[in-house]
Amino acid sequence: MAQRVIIHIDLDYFYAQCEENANPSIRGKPVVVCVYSGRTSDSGVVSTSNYEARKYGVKAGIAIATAKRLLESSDATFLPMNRQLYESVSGRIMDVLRDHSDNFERTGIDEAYLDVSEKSNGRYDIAKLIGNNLKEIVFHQEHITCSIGIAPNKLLAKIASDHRKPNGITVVDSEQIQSFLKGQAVNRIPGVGKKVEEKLRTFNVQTIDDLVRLNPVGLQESFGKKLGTYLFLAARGEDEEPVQNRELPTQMSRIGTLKENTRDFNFIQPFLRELTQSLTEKLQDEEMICKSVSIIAILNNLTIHTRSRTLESPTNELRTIDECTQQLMKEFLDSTPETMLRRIGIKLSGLSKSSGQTNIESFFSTRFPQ
Ligand code: TTP
Ligand code: CA
Repeated sequence: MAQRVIIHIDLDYFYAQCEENANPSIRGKPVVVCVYSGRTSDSGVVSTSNYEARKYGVKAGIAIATAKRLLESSDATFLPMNRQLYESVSGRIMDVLRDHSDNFERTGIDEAYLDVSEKSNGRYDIAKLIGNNLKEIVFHQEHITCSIGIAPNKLLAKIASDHRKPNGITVVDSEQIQSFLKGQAVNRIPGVGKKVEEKLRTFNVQTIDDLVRLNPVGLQESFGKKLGTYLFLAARGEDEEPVQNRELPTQMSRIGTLKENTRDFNFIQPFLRELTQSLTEKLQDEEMICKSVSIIAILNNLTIHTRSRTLESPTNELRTIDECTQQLMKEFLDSTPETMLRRIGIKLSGLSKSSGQTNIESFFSTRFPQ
């Protein structure tokens, strides 16, 4: 079989770069995109920052107050997240990337895998031209830079896209795998976070070549069968996972039958709450957020009615969704005095992925479901 050619694309400092484009006067200075918790004017965490801010040590996950301290002497801009903006830029870029691949898999708001084995005829020199062409198109159309990795599988392509950031392109063909991995830290392997890294350190493993020295049985004993096998293969740059065209769902719903026909809200409420809870858990498991919430009422004459509401901002928070379904149900009952309900349901729509961070975790958990 001809060797596969996989491209991984990761958009650079994505939210902050979108903000720079929306307001070019902030470009060239530190930009910090914040998730304000609302408690005090500074409470919350940094979602991401541009590379100017990173020079001061400001990065995703640190407290906004800390970022302000680090950037005290600079003319930094602090902005709240504008998810709608990032979603629309991302959507347009993903459409371009999808168009230029044999097979396409979006794995986050700012990252995707493209299988270009056929398009490149299995040739890495052609794949590099495709990669550079994609960079040009994305920049020309959206003014967004990205980093690209090209390799025989998804694992290596992802490690490669992270190799030269920002605005880099790294090609690793099958002959270059060993030399590429040599000396790289184990945490370059997707899914190797702090915990695994610390545990590996107890075995004197810090780099990927150190990891190659561990035997598969010992790895499985220490990390469990799945993770142990993954680490063993990853250290050798092996990965067979196909690039999957899995379009994300845009809505999800759940319907149940009431114990008896009723229009008594006190009777309906706990059942509605249960439905809301289980569907919200599913939404959270998929690491998605929803824009709109609907209730569905199926009456004793089997007619179906829905009531919907668009949330102020997309969420997967149980409290917000629960309040919304309760409210919609009350309004429905108030506006239809004669009806008796037989079945009720809820629908969450306008779904999107919750963040780049969680997608890396989901990438990992799809390999190692708990
Ligand atoms: P990343 O790709 O991890 O980061 P980035 O695009 O900002 O920077 P880089 O140039 O290093 O790729 O995440 C993509 C987006 O996801 C990011 O712009 C903001 C969001 N995000 C969060 O909201 N919280 C987080 O903790 C992380 C890591 C990302
Ligand atoms: Ca990114």
